Amino acid sequence: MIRQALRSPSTNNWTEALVDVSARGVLEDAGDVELDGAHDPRQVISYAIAEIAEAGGRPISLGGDHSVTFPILRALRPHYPRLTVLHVDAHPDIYDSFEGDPFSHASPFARIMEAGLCDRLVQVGIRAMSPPQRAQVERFGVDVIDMPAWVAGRRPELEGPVYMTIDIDGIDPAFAPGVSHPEPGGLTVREVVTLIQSLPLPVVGADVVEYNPVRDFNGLTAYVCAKLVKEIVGRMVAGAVPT
Ligand SMILES: [Mn+2]
Repeated sequence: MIRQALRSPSTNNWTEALVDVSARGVLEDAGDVELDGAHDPRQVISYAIAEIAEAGGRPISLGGDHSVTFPILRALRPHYPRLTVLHVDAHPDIYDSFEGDPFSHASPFARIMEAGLCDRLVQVGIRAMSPPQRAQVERFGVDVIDMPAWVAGRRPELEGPVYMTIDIDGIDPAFAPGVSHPEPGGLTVREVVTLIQSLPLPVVGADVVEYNPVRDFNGLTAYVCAKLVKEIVGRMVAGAVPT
């Protein structure tokens, strides 16, 4: 659905900064990571990402739930001894374990911080904190810009290299209803686009996760995901191509 939206004739191939994402070598589709029947799906994801990184590519992964971010960063980290992660989400996803699963969609950032897969984690859009997650945030020194802080005007101050992980439920369900855990009171699409356009360089990878087509209306959320992917690509190549 997101791929279809990216190629949809209802829009064009240009980012807002006039980067042509259809130009040769800008955005290539590496295909699906086949997880059916995999003995260790996380290892399969890590291998797929490592292959792209070793070839000099900068992967943009489409979810899938948020559990994919841990194996992705495990594969990218050796390539980036300095790495900041910017995380957009309604939820901090930092439970030590969720429903008995330490690798669940609600725990990736606990595993990422334990394994030292980034130097700094900044979370934006958070509006479903809980006391156990608050304790984890303090334990790991995560910088959380929750929605009240965002509305008060706080913005992330980041240094590259940066990896951006976007749970689409970080955006308000009014704009992105196709998610499994809708949480009202969130970011606008425009705010997230602005965040992408102001990312420090280099942007070394990204993921857009938790899109749920069953909950979507008329592909609206798929178009939001595609727009974000397009702008991420535009930011990744900023300065690298003439505009
Ligand atoms: Mn979420």
